[in-house]
Amino acid sequence: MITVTKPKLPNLSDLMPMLENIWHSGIITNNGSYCKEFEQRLSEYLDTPYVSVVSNATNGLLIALKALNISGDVVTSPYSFAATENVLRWLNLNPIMVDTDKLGNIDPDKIELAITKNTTAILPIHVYGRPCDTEKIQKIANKYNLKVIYDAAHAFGVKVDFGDVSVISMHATKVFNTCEGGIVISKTAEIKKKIDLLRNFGIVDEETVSEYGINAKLDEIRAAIGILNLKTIDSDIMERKAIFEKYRTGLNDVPGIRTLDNSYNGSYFPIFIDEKLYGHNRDYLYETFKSEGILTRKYFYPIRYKLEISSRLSNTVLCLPIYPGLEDITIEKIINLIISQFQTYY
Ligand code: T4K
Repeated sequence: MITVTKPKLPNLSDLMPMLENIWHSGIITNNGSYCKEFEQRLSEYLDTPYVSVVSNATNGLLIALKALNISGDVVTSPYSFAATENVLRWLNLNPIMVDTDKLGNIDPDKIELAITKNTTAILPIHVYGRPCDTEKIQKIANKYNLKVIYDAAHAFGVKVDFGDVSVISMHATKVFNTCEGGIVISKTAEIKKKIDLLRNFGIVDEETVSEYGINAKLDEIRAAIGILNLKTIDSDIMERKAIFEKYRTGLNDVPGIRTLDNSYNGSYFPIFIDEKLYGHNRDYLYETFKSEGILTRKYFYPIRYKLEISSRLSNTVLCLPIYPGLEDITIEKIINLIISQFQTYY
């Protein structure tokens, strides 16, 4: 069975001594030494000073919105994983949905029209690791005095402006993983301080709880996995980008198949299928792959809001397998299958 992704795991022989250290120290969570080291290394790798690791990106988004005191309306877009809207709902915030551009990111030209007197923030998503137009978004935020929180779940390693806060996912299915995990990047030391308090119940010391925080901590074992995975991340991303290019070259001339024009961090390889030109729809191709033992994914389908462009993307998208170690023979089989289905129709 070929799946849409496969988690990168470090060599067990490298992990074992770190696990032994954790076992001997007895400190397995609550901001232990691997967690601190991991944050430091991420800060260097991502070239940004205020980094906090958390249990997952969903919790990261929750505490980011809390840390920035977001209330009322939040402008965002519907083409995303359920987590993006869910965090707003959990905090009783009101999502104002704006349609996307033709590859799934919020259309910055539609944001201003959606702003109300209750709007306090914009929550854009770097879909498939493709950066939003951060410059335009920041200009709008400045004009209306709004905070910008990026759902950067897919965007590990992508050079981009981080807004007030950016939240990256380190879930097993992501470019860079710690099994479960998230990274919160804060614009200032003050925001980071609040994020760090909120991820640990708001506890300042043994006798002081200053915020209504939650538990969003990353444990030592996952921090150790992160430290090791960070050592190979550059070559992992290179390998993903190479796979991306093989797909793109192979599918370039297939009528009705549209791809991204840049691999960014190689996190996903979505194709958008124009049924009229290709001859079959997305679900047909999904089932055809499945019958061949290839499990593609419809990221992002379904979506709850019926806006024109994002709905069209959602109904036509299929993400193909992409991960380090995916063999050429499999890539060729996937490409040939897409081509042959076109030929069977015409
Ligand atoms: N914002 C956005 C834009 C997001 O895409 C996400 C998460 C979030 C926020 C929230 O981030 P986290 O809170 O999760 O850190 C997956 C992931 O669970 C989810 O993290 C991700 N987005 C979403 C796009 O994809 P599923 O339901 O598709 O996962 P699942 O378990 O079906 O896995 C897909 C394939 O990956 C499987 O067929 C096999 C392979 N796999 C998966 C896992 C978990 C493995 O080989 N090993 C594994 O351990 O949601």
